[in-house]
Amino acid sequence: MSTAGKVIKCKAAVLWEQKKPFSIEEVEVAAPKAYEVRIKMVATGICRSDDHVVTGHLFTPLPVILGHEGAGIVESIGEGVTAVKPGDKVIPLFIPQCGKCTICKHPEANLCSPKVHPGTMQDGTTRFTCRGKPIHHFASTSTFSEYTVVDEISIVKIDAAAPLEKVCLIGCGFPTGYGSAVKVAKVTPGSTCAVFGLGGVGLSVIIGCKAAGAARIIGVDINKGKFAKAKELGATECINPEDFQKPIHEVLMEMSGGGVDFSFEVIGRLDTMAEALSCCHEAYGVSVIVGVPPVSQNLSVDPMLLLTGRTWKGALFGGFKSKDSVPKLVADFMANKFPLDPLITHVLRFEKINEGFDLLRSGKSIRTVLTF
Ligand code: COD
Ligand code: ZN
Repeated sequence: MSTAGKVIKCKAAVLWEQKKPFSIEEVEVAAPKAYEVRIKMVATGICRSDDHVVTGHLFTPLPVILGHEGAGIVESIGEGVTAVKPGDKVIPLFIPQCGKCTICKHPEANLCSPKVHPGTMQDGTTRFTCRGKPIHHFASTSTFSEYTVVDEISIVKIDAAAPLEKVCLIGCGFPTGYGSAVKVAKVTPGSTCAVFGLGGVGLSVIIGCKAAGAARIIGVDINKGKFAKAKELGATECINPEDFQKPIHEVLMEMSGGGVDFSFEVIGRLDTMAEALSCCHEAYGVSVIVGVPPVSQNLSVDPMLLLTGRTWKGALFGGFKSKDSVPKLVADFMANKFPLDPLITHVLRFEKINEGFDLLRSGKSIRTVLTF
């Protein structure tokens, strides 16, 4: 029996309060309104940004259904929707692409800027109810639910043959790192790259550097346990700053004969952002900030580093325009242009979401994928 047009009762992980575990609840998911789409989720990754909401580092209204790295199948569509139809495999987009704003029209920019309504749909209301209370949406996605509703600008159709329990990573973590190498830095064949931070996003940067033909990829991390996987994915050398007496940018400059062509900060610390800029070669080195820094903190650097020809950049979602790029990335994955399996260390049933967050917090996982 079709569920289109009806309220669906299903399970979702609700965060009622900061610093508390998720509670698996029965929620009501209203039918999609005009230009909205209801999705049956199949898989969702757990990203550090979700945990940042739990800890209070990232603000979004509570109670909320988090999750922004998912993949699923369209259950029903609201009036006027043309981008997708019921049965399509889709990925929700935490950065939308409306196609109409100044940023979408810019050939290089990706931070689409329709009016932001934190915690709701574009029309300012929510589609989730639990125990009689409205529950907020998160990042236009809310993938920690068996069913979710998203705006048409925040969803894209992907290949019908794509394995959703893998390509869900193309909703956030993988493109964030991969695009930083291939799109933001534009790594060149034969170049030398330094990647600071070898978590899931740093490893995705390494995959991008390798795909772009870098000759040397130097991984930098204070946890030696991260080196084996980094090398498996393309790092040619790995170093631990704690093994050296001098600043790590000096070590990298010596290793590379004057400085690297491209560096990436994938930790989210101000000191490593400065080190990553300093280890670039004068006259042409490019440094990209990928890690999210602590809120409201400033960084002081010597402007001579820039005056002498280094470039300093940063981007969200690897600089990719979401609707244009996500289906292409899925196609590239299907054509074996890059792997995702090494990034997925754990697969758990959705109900075990709190275990998945424990794995993230203890540093035991790279990516945990929850399946519904
Ligand atoms: N020097 C060297 N390595 C260090 C240091 C240090 N001082 N401190 C920590 N590290 C290492 C850790 O040992 C760890 O291996 C790595 O840095 C960080 O890895 P993770 O696993 O904590 O983080 P990731 O790879 O999941 O990525 C997290 C980012 C740091 C990139 C984080 O800011 C993030 O998730 N960014 C996403 C960016 C984005 O676009 N967000 C928007 C939507 S989610
Ligand atoms: Zn994320």
